[in-house]
Amino acid sequence: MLNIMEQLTQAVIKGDIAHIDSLVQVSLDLGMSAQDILDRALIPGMDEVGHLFSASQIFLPEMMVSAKVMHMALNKLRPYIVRGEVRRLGRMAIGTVKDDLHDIGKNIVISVMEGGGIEMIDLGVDVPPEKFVEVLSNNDIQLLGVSAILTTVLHNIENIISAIKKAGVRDKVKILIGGVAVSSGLVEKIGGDAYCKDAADGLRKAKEILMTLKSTTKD
Ligand code: B12
Repeated sequence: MLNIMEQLTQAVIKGDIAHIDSLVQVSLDLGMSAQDILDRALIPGMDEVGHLFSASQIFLPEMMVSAKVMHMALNKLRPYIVRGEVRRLGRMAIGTVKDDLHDIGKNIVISVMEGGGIEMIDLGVDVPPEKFVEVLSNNDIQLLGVSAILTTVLHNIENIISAIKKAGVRDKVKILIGGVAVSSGLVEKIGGDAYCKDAADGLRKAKEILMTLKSTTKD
């Protein structure tokens, strides 16, 4: 008999739309934290889906159903991650780069940041550089998040940074970059401010940056 975490992982892998909601509810009722459910059950399930897809053991339709299950689980978990924090530490806009439609990771980042007191603006997926520039020009934003999952879209992160520089607003914002296609070396090379390996790492770095900004504006 599989334990509840294993059942959740299997539900993601098998695309079990019918049972995901009740399985998440049971895990919460058993006292598991939303973070544990994500890190120990759901994300490992998505990773396995990726391996099966690479090995041609499943195909795009199955991967799409698994993604749907993941979205359903995230929707159910969101209120437990975002606990009505009233404190606003800063404001961040985030989007997935142009030509990339993956948004599960970005949506987790949004929930975790909001849970940590950072106000989030979601630019969506397949976001062109101009849209990143536009949001910076029209809002009081200290942080910009860029998500890139496909290795074929990495040049689009550079295009965002170039567009921001060209618009003369590079000094206004710190750029946090994450996603499986990204590495700390790449972020350094293209002139980003922080590489984030996951949402928790992102929140830690975002808070550090905001604290530094606060102390320098006080001086
Ligand atoms: C689900 C999925 C899909 C879904 C996406 C649904 C959705 N709404 O997101 C669908 C089915 C649509 C899809 C489509 C495709 N996919 Co896909 N997909 C995946 C899969 C299985 C999981 C991705 C995921 O959600 N992971 C879970 C999340 C939580 O992890 P994450 O995204 O890395 O995010 C975390 C961190 O990276 C970080 N993070 C991410 N961004 C940011 C940003 C900031 C600012 C911060 C702070 C942190 C941060 O925090 C997140 C949470 O901790 C991966 C395999 C994998 N293991 O990654 C393949 C994978 C990414 N896909 C792949 C491919 C090839 C495709 C397609 C090209 C397939 C095709 N033939 O059409 C298309 C491309 C469509 C497009 N133009 O984007 C390849 C990419 C290969 C490569 N090297 O580029 C992978 C790796 C599968 C594989 N092994 O081959 N896919």
